[in-house]
Amino acid sequence: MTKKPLNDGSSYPDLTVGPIKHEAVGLPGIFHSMEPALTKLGPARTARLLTSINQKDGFDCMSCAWPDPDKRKALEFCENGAKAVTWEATPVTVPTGFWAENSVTELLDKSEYWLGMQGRLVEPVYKPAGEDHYAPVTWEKAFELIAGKLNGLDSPDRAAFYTSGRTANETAFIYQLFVRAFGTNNLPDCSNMCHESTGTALVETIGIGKSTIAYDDFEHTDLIIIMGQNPGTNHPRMLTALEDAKRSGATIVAVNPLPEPGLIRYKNPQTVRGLIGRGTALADQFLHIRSGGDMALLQAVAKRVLDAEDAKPGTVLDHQFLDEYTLGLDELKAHLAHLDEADVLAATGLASEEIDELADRYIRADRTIITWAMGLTQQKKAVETLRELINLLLLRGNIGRPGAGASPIRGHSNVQGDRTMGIWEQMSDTFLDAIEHEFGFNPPRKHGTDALQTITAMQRGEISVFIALGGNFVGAISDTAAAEAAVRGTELTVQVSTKLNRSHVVTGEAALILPTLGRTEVDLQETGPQFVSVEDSVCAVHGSHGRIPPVAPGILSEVAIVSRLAHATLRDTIDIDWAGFERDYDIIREHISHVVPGFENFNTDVRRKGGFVLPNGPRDSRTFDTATGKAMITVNHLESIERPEGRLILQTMRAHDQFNTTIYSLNDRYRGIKNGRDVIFVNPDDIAELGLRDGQRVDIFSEWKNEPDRVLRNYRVVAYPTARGCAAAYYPEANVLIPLASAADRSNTPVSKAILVRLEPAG
Ligand SMILES: Nc1nc2c(c(=O)[nH]1)N[C@H]1C(S)=C(S)[C@@H](COP(=O)(O)OP(=O)(O)OC[C@H]3O[C@@H](n4cnc5c(=O)[nH]c(N)nc54)[C@H](O)[C@@H]3O)O[C@H]1N2
Ligand SMILES: Nc1nc2c(c(=O)[nH]1)N[C@H]1C(S)=C(S)[C@@H](COP(=O)(O)OP(=O)(O)OC[C@H]3O[C@@H](n4cnc5c(=O)[nH]c(N)nc54)[C@H](O)[C@@H]3O)O[C@H]1N2
Ligand SMILES: [Mo]
Repeated sequence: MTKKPLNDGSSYPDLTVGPIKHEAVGLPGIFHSMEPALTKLGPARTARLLTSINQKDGFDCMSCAWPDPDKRKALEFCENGAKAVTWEATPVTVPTGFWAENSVTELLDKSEYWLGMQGRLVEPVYKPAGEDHYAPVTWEKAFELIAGKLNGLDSPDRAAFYTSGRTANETAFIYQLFVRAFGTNNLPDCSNMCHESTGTALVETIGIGKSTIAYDDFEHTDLIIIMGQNPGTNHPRMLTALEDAKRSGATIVAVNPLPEPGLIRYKNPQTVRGLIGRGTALADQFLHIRSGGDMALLQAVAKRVLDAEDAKPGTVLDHQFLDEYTLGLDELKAHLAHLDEADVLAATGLASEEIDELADRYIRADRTIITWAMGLTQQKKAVETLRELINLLLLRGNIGRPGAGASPIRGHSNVQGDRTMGIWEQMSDTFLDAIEHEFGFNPPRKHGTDALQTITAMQRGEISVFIALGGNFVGAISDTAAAEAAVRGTELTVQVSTKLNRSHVVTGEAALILPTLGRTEVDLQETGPQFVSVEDSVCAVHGSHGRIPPVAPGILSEVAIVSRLAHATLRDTIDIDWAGFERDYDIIREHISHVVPGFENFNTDVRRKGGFVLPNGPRDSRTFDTATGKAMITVNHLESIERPEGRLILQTMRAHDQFNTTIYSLNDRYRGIKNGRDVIFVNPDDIAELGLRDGQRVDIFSEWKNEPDRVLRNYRVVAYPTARGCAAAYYPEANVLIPLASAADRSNTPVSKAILVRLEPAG
């Protein structure tokens, strides 16, 4: 195996670049999904695992937040779900001797791939200040150490508590409860780097930061527009829904700087036709847009819709809906009257006819769904772009009726549920009042730090203890060098994790790793086996029951870890029965049912097969919980990305064989990449214009204001049909190039999809 240190600039010796695939999944997909399981787990454990994924009595697959259909297939998972599940369920464990053999300094040279391959973490370990090794420690001692540190801080705001989106509802709820009882709202989470822009835009326009569709809506729609999303890799089960939608007559439009295989053609591994045939052609129209051009595209389509209405009054807009439920139409009309088509074409790189065609499809479709993911949210103008997306839907009443709606496709399997449970640095007073009422203490009201603010607060020396419930914070956040230096400046870092990653080796002065059970595993407590719950992209909540025995004895569940940490820290200062939470998760659900709207009968509802769907004003009754009580049509100033001569706009994205910072293999099958990740995809015309050649090695310099350039060295140029001027490289390696200050307006999400770069031949 190649051991590639993160960002060390050395190349993968075995890297090969082959042809691009023009279709997703099919026969190779199912084989690829079975192979890791079969080789590592043995057939019995594999069968148990794979037949429980996403079943009504099984566990929720942690690979994405794609919803489950009401009628489950025998195998309700995808290739990448199988990878995620087998990655966690591996019987390989990190041996006790590992810690004495490997110093933290030595581990800094290992890649994310290597770290993850060491197996499951099985015992708590502690690295005291001044030492270069972790060593095993008892759970009691671990909690005592953390509690001592937290209680010694001069203000609770000197600690930050990160959450990654795999955390289940029950854990998330007691975690935020602990953090607020301790006295801070410093609850940064992965959502700050992910769909935060969606939340910001949707809450102010439609009153809820969530999808307005249900799973069935895909069957009843006429048009699906997929923007800034690569479902073939990141939400493979969505392809089945798209295929079904097509079969019911829907049209699909994809908007992306890359012609992603899953967007173009799909072979469903669950059907015989999919296994042997050519599969289904998915996209009816592909818009090869320039990075960040989406706002201009959405405005241009909206303008065409308004013009069509002017030409034939009463036939295009949904006047009844607009009059009754929205505000702001006249302002939008006045604003778009001045939209300059030349600006639109420059920003999008598209031809007017292509935009006409999309507008025409939109006007002809009675019901439209727009889905989106990171291509829209991780942009400087993400919030404005999403406000435009909502404008377009509102014009034709495409919210709150069957087959229509706004559909952000979530990332982590429970990232949406974590927010519902209060993991947010700026929860509303209504939520905080409910906490106060239920638990009898007054939670802090001052907003806490989000992910980027946590790093900058560390830089200023204002945060000295960092605790993470899952995830890989330094691996996931921007500006790796700056982030790592910031974390190193803290006094204590604590990671609750299943497997090793970069965040375990870039530590504060002292550090702890607390191993935890994964979602696949049986969680046995005093009152019997426990289950947890999650909320998917379409607001459906259901139970997740671990089905395989824990990988080793002595690993605590996340609920147990949070309960014990809370008790060790708070003792009896607040009257909360933390130990009761660990004994019986129903007690946690009972509290949630008193605090979080929609969960009133949580313990009963979650036991129903298939779970329950949370209330959603826009979807259920066209109720918009905004400041005005109406859905807000907004005016947004068009701004597109300036690209100075000789520069490219670089996006950072996922390969097919990774889950965020977890690298399953060094391949990106659909894009033709094997045995390596140090590639930059560039349009052949740009390669020529820059005086480079395909296959050449280059250094990538990112330019940001007056700051010194950030650099990623010795990357191989791969000629690829990305939009002109738009390059692509893999996250997390390319995070070194993203300046900390480069964040989306208002949502403060790192601009991971638009980095201004210059390429120079490698020295
Ligand atoms: N197997 C697997 N599944 C996953 C994950 C994983 O890493 N692996 N991660 C999970 C998580 S946390 C998330 S958030 C989701 C991420 O799911 P995606 O958002 O699909 O992930 P990315 O790889 O970031 O892909 C972004 C897509 O947006 C396109 N894009 C980039 N810039 C622009 C732009 O300016 N305009 C438009 N229209 N498109 C653009 C890119 O070409 C790419 O197709 O997936 C989740 N599911
Ligand atoms: N440049 C760039 N940066 C990005 C992005 C991008 O597209 N480009 N995407 C952003 C997005 S969308 C996201 S969501 C973030 C992701 O940021 P994070 O959520 O912080 O990162 P992950 O890589 O998903 O975390 C993986 C780690 O979680 C731990 N883990 C896995 N399962 C469990 C479990 O069940 N319990 C616990 N306690 N731990 C577990 C393992 O130790 C594993 O190493 O990254 C963001 N960063
Ligand atoms: Mo995400």
